[in-house]
Amino acid sequence: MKKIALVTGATSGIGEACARKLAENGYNVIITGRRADRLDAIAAELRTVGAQVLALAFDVRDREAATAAIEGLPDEWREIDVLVNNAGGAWGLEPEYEGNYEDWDTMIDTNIKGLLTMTRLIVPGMVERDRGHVVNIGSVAGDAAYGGGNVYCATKSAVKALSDGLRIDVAHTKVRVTNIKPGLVETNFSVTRFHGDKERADGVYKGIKPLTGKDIAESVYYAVSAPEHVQVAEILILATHQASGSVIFRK
Ligand code: NDP
Ligand code: 8X3
Repeated sequence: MKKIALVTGATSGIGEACARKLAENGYNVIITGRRADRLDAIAAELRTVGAQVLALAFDVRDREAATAAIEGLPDEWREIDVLVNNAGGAWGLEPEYEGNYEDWDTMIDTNIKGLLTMTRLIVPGMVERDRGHVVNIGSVAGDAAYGGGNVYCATKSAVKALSDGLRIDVAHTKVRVTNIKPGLVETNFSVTRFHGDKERADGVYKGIKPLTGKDIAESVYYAVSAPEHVQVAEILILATHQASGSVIFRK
C-alpha cells in the first residue's frame, strides 16, 4: 500500500515541489492551499505520474476549516504518514519599529499558529499508529535575525522551537520530526513579502544563483526516506554564495 503525504501550501514554490517529489516517488498526496484552481491544476498533473491525489482548499489560519478538512477525510486518506508543514511566508521588510500590524498578524497566524493547528490535527493519529514523520519548513531566518526580518525571523525561530518540542514529545514513539531550514529559494516568497512588487522581488535574486523549490524537495525526500531508525532533526540548506541570512555574495 502506498504511503500518504499531506503538504500544506502545495499551490506554489517549495510546497508544490515537495508534492511533486513525493508523488513521483510512490506517495499518494493530499495537497492543500487556499487557491482551489491551482490545487486542481497541480492535482491533475500529479495524477499523470501515477499518484492518487486529494486536493483540499482551506486557509491554515482558519481552525474550523482546517479541522473540518482533516476530520472529513475519506477513510482511505486518514492514515497520513508524512505531514509537510510548509504553508507560510513573509509579509513586509520594515524595521521592527515601523512594522505593519496586519503583516505581523498574518505571519504569526500562518507560520506559527497554522503550523500548530495542522500538527495538533494530524500528529495524534501518528502517535496512535506509532509511525509518521512531520517535516516543518523553517528557515535560515530562524537561526539569526537580519535587517527588517524581525517578525518573520521570530516566526521561523518559533518553528525551530516547535520542531524541537514536538521531537521531545514524540520521542517514545517512532514518529520523526525534521526542521528543514532553507536560505534563498526563488519562489513567490519575495513577491508576497513585497506585496506584489515583482521588480523589487526579482532584485532579491540578482547576482546570485538561488535555490529552487526542487532543491528543497530533495532534502525533504532525503529526510522522509531515511531508514526507520534515522531521524534527520535539521537540515540547513543555503545557496552556494550565501553564508547566513544576512551574508550573501553577489556578482
Ligand atoms: P510561495 O509564496 O511560493 O508559497 C507559499 C505557499 O503557502 C503557497 O502555496 C500558499 O498557498 C501557501 N499559503 C500561504 N498562506 C496560506 C494560508 N493562510 N493558508 C494556506 N496556505 C497558505 O513561497 P515558498 O514556497 O518560498 O514558501 C513556502 C515556505 O517556505 C514558507 O513557510 C516560507 O517561509 C518557507 N521558506 C521560504 C524560503 C524562500 O526563500 N523562498 C526560504 C526559507 C523558508 P495559497 O496562496 O494557495 O494559499
Ligand atoms: C526565507 C529565507 O533569508 O529570505 O526564509 O529569510 S530569507
